[in-house]
Amino acid sequence: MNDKLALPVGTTLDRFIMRKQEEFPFATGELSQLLRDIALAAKIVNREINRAGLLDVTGAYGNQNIQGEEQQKLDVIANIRFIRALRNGGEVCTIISEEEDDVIQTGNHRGKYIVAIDPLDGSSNIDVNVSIGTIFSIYRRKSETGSNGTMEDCLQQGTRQVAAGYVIYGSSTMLVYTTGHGVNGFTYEPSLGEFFLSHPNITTPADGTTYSCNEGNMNSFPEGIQNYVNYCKDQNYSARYIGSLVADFHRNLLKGGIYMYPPTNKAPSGKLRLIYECNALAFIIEQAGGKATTGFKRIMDLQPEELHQRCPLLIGSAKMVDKAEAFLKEVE
Ligand code: AHM
Ligand code: MG
Repeated sequence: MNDKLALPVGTTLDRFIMRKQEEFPFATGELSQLLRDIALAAKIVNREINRAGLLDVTGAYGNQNIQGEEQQKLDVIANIRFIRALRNGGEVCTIISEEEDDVIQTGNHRGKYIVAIDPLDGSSNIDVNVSIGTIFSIYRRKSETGSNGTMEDCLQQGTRQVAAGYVIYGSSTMLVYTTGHGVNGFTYEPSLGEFFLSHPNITTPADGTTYSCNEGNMNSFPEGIQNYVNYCKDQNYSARYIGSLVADFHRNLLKGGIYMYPPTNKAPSGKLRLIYECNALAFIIEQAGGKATTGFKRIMDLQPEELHQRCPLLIGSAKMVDKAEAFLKEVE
């Protein structure tokens, strides 16, 4: 699973991507270029986020996204930046974004790739200076090149991702990604404008003692999840919930833990989106040795039926996810 060639900590992201490409003699370099395009957009968005406290760019923009949530101005900016970078790069025929109702055709008919993106997740945290993130998945198109990508290209199972990653804009900014050969994390050095390899071959602990969920919804969680949360308390596990998926996920990935967004009365299918949020993180956690399920099914096996579909998510250390699933089965 892990990389053939270990590159030293401190390797720049560009060099890392280039060296990885050399391990695949038939690679055309398009995926590498696409990853670089995403990294460039991430740097631009990072700059906007860092300025957000200074300039008047925070706060509600006054319109709502397709899920009826208020769109923050920085969400809009991040959406524009990523779409622009992906369109200009030329490798992507179609983009689907959590912030857009419909698919975005880039006009790059020769582009082999589809990108699904949540440009700025955890947007309610923007105004309060808490970590937020970008989440992305890359798929190879199924249709022939030479025309726009199709809906079938966009509605692919998570198992078909060729790469996925996230950017966390936190106390430092990091980009973490996988191409299916392990997970690597890069920390951004703003004065040099470069991402450097800081977390090579990330593996997540098989077990953990941290659980993350919005316990305010406890009364409307399925009985099995309520029982599991009570089990976590009986074990004196730590509760940690930022309400910013990327930040909660990142902590649990490195330290061990489980993140849960089960069905609730308000969100009967869970809140998170299969295509923009769950699949990418599921690919990463599996590559790091963890698990991601709905409580009953592997996330990456789900067949998306529509772009903005939601699904329940249990994700993190394998033993914790197994345990939560066992509690769900017990009351089935
Ligand atoms: P968003 O995509 O609108 O930002 O919503 C997703 C966020 C996640 O980052 C976070 O884990 C979750 O919503 C928090 O939801 P809640 O406030 O219901 O606990
Ligand atoms: Mg989101």
